[in-house]
Amino acid sequence: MKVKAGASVKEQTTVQTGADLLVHALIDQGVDTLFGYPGGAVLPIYDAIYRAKGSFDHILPRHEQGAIHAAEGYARVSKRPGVVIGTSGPGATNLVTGIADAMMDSIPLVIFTGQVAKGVIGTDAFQESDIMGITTPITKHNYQVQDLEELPRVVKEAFHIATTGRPGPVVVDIPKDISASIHNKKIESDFHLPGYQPTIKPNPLQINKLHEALLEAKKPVVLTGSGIIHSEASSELIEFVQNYQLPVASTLLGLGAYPGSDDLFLGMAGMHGTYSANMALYECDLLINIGARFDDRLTGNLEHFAPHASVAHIDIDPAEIGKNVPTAIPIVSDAKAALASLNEKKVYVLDHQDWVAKLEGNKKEFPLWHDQPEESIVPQWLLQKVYEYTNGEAVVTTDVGQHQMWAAQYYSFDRPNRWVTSGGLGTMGFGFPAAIGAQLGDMSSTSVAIVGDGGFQMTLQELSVLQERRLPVKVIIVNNQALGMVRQWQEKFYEERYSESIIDVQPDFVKLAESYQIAGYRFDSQKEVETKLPEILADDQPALIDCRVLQKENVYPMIAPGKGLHEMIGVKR
Ligand SMILES: Cc1ncc(C[n+]2csc(CCOP(=O)(O)OP(=O)(O)O)c2C)c(N)n1
Ligand SMILES: [Mg+2]
Repeated sequence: MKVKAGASVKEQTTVQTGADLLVHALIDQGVDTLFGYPGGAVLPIYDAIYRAKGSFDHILPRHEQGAIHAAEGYARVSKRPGVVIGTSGPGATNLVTGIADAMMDSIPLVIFTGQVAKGVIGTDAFQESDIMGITTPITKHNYQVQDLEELPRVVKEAFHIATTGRPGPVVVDIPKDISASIHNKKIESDFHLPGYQPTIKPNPLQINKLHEALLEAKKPVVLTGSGIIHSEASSELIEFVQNYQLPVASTLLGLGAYPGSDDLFLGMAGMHGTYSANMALYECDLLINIGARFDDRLTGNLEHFAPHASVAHIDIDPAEIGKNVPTAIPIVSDAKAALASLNEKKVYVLDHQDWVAKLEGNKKEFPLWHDQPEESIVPQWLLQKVYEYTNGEAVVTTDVGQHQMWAAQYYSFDRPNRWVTSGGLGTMGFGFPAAIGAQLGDMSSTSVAIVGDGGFQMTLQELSVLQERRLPVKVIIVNNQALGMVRQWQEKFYEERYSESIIDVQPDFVKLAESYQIAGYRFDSQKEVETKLPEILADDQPALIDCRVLQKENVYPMIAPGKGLHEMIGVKR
């Protein structure tokens, strides 16, 4: 349903059902885009959406997983919560992967699921599933509405909880009898959540401690996580880093928080991080983690993680501090508020010039590298070209696998909210629908989905949305005819036993695109990339590009499982 803004719900509404109450509540929240799929238990909600024509845009994916990843992409780019609707039973369970994904990466989503009528809950009614039980461990909070009168308050609370503190997904399960019931009185929506009061401002004593530690440090380093992006703290971060001339390493999800092209930026750290970023974390004496959660793909073997450092950790979620890494200076705070407090302190010149010079030297001496045969498309080179042709300005989304790591390594982000990837859960099939949502979240930029030939086949049905909406999303399949990351691990750690990781039977992706009335291209050579890709990327129409790349390429550097940050393989001078 494509609708124009403007018409008022009140004018069009004759019956007032629980579903109308929900729709009013969404309008009150300023929701402009819904990602959803109808079904029996949400028919009253879809009827209310029909009555509210003109109030929001409803995107109909072709699978609920597409809806929720699109909502994630929308939320990451627009900074507004993604709103999802699914029916009970299979509709709700199809959302589960996306809910878990959003939970791991702290993406604010509000997900409305239909439920069977209250009177039959627990009877194995048609399309009944216990979505409360299923989503309890993968949501920030979940509700099952028990009474019509609760609905407006619950919706308000759900948006509040999803978007404040550490963001995350909130599920609101609505039994069909509640959304269908008629009401005619004014219902209160005020809420009071005394048990939920996230700590936003840092303790000034802890800020003093960090400031003092900084002045004594000889080898300080800043680790930037996505908490900086969520709290929109990039300008405070840049001021802090520049004041003290601090080297910066980033997590996968933190890319873009600090400008990737700045000299002080060492690159992504972790399993496929740069030599200079990883060695900075290994050798530092003060590690300032801002909004990262010390995930195992970042730290490698904890025994060798920052072994000489005193650790300061700024995080809005107290549960993250000290969870994986002993922390000398815990600071529970919003990243923006903590950085603003630090920036109020007197700035001193640190005694760390040798350290900064060494790290910048590492960056030059041990850069990312790849082979460059004459004709064939090398995936790393392809990503560099995509960066070049888009001037580093595209919104880049990815699937999970080798192409994701190459995108993280070779597409440099100078601003936040341009990089949308599935970090914590590592969800194949995320990249393409996320690009659709990201495009809708920022129509002024082009979204480029960098996807694997494996992952794309998990959610390619969403080509229908591109067909319908003509969104200028570009899908670049980094086609190595393999589950490349699996193949790489089998090559390195399973003596080249390629068990079920080579995909030599594939659809004709060009014809597939064309069957959705989308321009399809297949590139086999560097020349084709160079002559055709710039134009395709600049066009305002959707396109799918099947890039045949070398199958045997691996992602380097790499920290093998169980190894420490200093034990990278595939480092070259
Ligand atoms: C839903 C899901 N299933 C399985 C995996 C395990 N896995 C991680 S990477 C990968 C290979 C991905 O292949 P492809 O999409 O072609 O990307 P490539 O690594 O080749 O770039 C697999 C199977 C996963 N991350 N997600
Ligand atoms: Mg592949």
